[in-house]
Amino acid sequence: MRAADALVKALEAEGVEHIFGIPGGAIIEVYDALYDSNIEHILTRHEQAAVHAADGYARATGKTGVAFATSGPGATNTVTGIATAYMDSSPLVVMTGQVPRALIGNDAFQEADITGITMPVTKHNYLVTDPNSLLTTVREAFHIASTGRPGPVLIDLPKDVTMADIEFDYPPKIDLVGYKPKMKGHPKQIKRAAELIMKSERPVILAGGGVILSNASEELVKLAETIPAFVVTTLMGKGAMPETHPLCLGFIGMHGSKYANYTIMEADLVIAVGCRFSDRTTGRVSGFAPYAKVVHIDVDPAEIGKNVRVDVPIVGDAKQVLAELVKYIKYKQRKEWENKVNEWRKTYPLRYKKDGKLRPQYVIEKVYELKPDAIVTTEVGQNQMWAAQYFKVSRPRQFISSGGLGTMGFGFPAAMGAQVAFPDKTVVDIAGDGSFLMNIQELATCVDYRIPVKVCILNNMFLGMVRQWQQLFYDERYSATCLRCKEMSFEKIAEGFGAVGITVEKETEVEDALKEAFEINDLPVVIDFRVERLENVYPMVPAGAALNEILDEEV
Ligand SMILES: Cc1ncc(C[n+]2csc(CCOP(=O)(O)OP(=O)(O)O)c2C)c(N)n1
Repeated sequence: MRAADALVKALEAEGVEHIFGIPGGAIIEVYDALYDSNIEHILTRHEQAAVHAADGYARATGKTGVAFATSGPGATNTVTGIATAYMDSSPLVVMTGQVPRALIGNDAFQEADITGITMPVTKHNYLVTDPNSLLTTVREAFHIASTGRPGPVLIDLPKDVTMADIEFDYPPKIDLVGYKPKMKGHPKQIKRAAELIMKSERPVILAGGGVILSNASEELVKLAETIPAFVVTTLMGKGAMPETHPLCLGFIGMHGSKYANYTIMEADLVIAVGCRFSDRTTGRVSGFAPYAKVVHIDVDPAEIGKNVRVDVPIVGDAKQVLAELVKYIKYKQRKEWENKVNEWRKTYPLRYKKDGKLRPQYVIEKVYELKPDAIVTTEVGQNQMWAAQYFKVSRPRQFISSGGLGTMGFGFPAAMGAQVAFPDKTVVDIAGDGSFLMNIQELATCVDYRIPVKVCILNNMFLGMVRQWQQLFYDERYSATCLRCKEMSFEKIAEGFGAVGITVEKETEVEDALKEAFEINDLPVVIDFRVERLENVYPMVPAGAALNEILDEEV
């Protein structure tokens, strides 16, 4: 059969139900094959958005997301999406068309060396040069993307390969020499960790996105309750434990709460699970948790000791290791520590000015109040940090954000992907005006496919987060951060696309606008919240400072 048809059959065999992408000459055979398939293809308006949508789909479901693009510019447009997924360990398979094999290297029309370009931002990538290896390649790609530490895998498909004639013989099992993720933690190391836990007086668990990826939330809660230990998370770990749980303190780092940051800084033991100690999380590394011994559990051995000195390394899958570790733990009360943390919690709550002006934090609090169960995606900047601070996540995969690469323009297409996966859930993109403009064309996709994503723009008419830095550290020299677009109407733009647009100028209008938006389930809705322009995100740990050197605002 035609290789393109075999490829689509292989995708069906992998259980793929949705693909996001844009066709072109080099991948037209595959699209032709897709015509006869039950797989739903969602035609996005930009390839970057296709990859973010597949990524949002993957993060919301735990399944591998799939995106298609043609060769050359189609392929290069995927790079930001792929790098975003790579930094956040999201399982993706991206397929790109390529010029026929005979033309590769000739600067042919729409030729780009996409395997070369994406080498540093893919977990693995392939250029299929032999039609007979196509199906094995697909099988491997799905296996690699979703196992161990997940990540994006790219398959580049020369046009003549997709046109070739092959047998459909899909390999049921895969055995890759040199790729055997270590899932079981070493028993001796697990026992050593347990001993440290039993000895510690101020243990803190730091949960990262790896907990969510390995479906280890239940095990995490059980361990925290058994020790008992307070849990702080990274941005990516939001949702690893319900943020309403009395032991959960929310996220730490540059814009984490004071109480969460103080707690990890005073710990005598940090049990880090599935986190990579990013600089946004640790603050100045040399000043991070100075009194603590560190246990680090991670499926990727390359993460251990990379940024932070580790006393007990455990390479393995979080779910397995936590389940094992808890067996060696006995409950031990640590009253003094518990009181101290709870005191911090009372003394330093997250707060903002409440003077009746329209503040971004208020908008997010209202979204949370009305739809605590919504899937929330974010763009990047102040909007992202306020969303992380004020939306209390209750389950894994509920909060979706570009943590590692910090990609403006991620949130909206990611929301689209999550909404495709869960058509009956409310999906809200918390956006900045700058970020939303970066993939605004996807309104067309959402209208076309009746994807009812709600976009809440916290519109400060600034590249807000950069402006905040300029205010605090560059003497208010607002170089290239003012988006002078008072006359611009997101409401009208939304309507121009066929979506619903709403403008909100006052605090008193917020609730009604949100209620109106949440009623609409057959069209995307854009709410333009014209918030206080100079609002800043606090608390804030300046770059290069330790986590307890915190700037705060008088409220
Ligand atoms: C693609 C991309 N370009 C530039 C940046 C640098 N950057 C980080 S935050 C930010 C401002 C974001 O502005 P906006 O989307 O309006 O959100 P706000 O901070 O105002 O909430 C910029 C430009 C980025 N993260 N991503």
